[in-house]
Amino acid sequence: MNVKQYDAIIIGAGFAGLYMLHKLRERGLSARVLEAADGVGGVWYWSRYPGAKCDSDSIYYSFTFSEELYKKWRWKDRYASQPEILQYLNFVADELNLRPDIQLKTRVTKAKFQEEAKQWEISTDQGEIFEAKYLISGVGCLSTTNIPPFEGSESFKGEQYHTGRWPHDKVDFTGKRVVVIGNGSSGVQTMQEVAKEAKEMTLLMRTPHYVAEARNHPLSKEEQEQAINNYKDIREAFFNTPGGIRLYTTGKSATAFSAKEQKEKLEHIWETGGLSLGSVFTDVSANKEANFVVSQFVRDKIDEIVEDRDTAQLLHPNYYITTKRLIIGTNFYEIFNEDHVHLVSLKDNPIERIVENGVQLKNGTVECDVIIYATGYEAMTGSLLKIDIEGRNGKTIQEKWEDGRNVKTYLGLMMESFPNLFMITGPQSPSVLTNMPAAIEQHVDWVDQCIEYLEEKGIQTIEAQKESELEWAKQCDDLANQTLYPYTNSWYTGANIDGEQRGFVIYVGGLNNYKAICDQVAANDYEGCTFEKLQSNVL
Ligand code: NA7
Repeated sequence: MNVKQYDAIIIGAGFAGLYMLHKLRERGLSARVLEAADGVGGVWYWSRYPGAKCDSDSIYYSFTFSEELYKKWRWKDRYASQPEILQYLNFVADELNLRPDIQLKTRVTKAKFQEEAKQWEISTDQGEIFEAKYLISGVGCLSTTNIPPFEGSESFKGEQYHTGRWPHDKVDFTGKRVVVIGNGSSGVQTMQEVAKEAKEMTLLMRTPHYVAEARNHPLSKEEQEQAINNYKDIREAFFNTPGGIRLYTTGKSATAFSAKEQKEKLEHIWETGGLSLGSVFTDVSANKEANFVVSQFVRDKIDEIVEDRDTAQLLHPNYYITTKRLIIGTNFYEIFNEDHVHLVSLKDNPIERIVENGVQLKNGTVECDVIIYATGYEAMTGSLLKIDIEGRNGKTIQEKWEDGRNVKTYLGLMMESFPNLFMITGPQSPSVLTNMPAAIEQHVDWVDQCIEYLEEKGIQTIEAQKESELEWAKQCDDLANQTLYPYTNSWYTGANIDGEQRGFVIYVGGLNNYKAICDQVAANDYEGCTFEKLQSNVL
């Protein structure tokens, strides 16, 4: 078989894959991106559900590594919609002339480390074999969809869609009865649009979530120009703030304010919109009292907005706010005042099965013509675990991570037994707690510099040490244990799939602190790693 040889194979053509390719090519290495979809974009290629938007301000949802590139693009809205983000990523691919090195419609199925040659052998669903010194995963944190195994879904006579795998053509809901399962970001955004068309819309809700007001709006020419002129400040925010984005904060604990002042601050955020409910006070995610101030504010808002008392009560979230990703929506709670929008809590009335005319719950069937699964993703680890990755001595990633129950990485970037395999925004990095392009740029830059180091020194492999992984996992857990995150079952812990709590898979210490740690590791000649030169010359 014709084996294709590259310095690096990159999996995925989203933000991570595109930037990684650009960096490696600049370094003069041969690299190829393998992407399953028939276009670039990663999660933004697939998530085409109605109303799909990012929840970072779009002026921060861009690459900042090139001032020229940043300044060439103008975002239309405060929160960019999926089509606009997809357009942006296509613009990036063209501007940087990346397409010749991106191979679409090609899914990586297997990657095996070859001990002798000290390189990766990568197989695809197209029957091709690639060999490369470096294997870099840009598969993203949220790309393998979670469709809960409801019995009977094949018997349903109507239409069924998952928000993360939406058809390319518009789905028309006019005159239809639609059931939505799931009310995370995707469900909330979808419902706001579907409610405008559907004859009836019913949300089947397992857990009520906090939905802050987005206040999305078209950006004026002045706002666009202001973003361009603020380029340096935006880039600065990428790496010097916890979330890689400037959010509103008082810089003080909630306890520094009277109840009246707290309310004023929160009202200000509600009116100006966005994710700042989580950052307004410094201790929202760490202190139960501060957290209650903010969570009760949202519950009071729900009571103000939703007219039916029982519905308002059902919509009250009761976990610590921010311990699941805060959602932003546009008049989301208001839609429950419309006669054709219904809410069913699954708490005491769970889904039993899908039947031919709808969804059968414990207490009866909700009849419908369309079911929308807004049930999220096998977050953080799912996409890597789907690939058959085999490291040293036949050890698979599934074995190493015990099928996701015990994730072990060093900095979320590398793993013992998997030499020269780098993960961009992998588990145990700050990833989804940040503005993703910021986390991606930081990771790609770090990997690129690491590769420069290896190439300059003639090193064949780099590999995390077991002890460094243990220390890193402990650091992630210790930090998480100082916060309220572990109190909540969420996809931050993998508990959304089977309810089973796993290790905490996100570094919660902030992108700024994380970057400082990664930079220190590099400055100390990649401490915590082992190296090999060819002929097994261990350094
Ligand atoms: P999320 O945030 O994981 O939300 C998934 C939703 O689906 C959530 O409401 C879940 O309820 C619900 N769900 C999942 N499984 C079931 C079953 N079996 N029965 C009923 N309901 C279920 O995914 P999203 O796609 O909305 O958002 C992911 C990220 O993408 C988001 O943070 C943005 O960054 C973009 P639960 O809360 O688990 O009880």
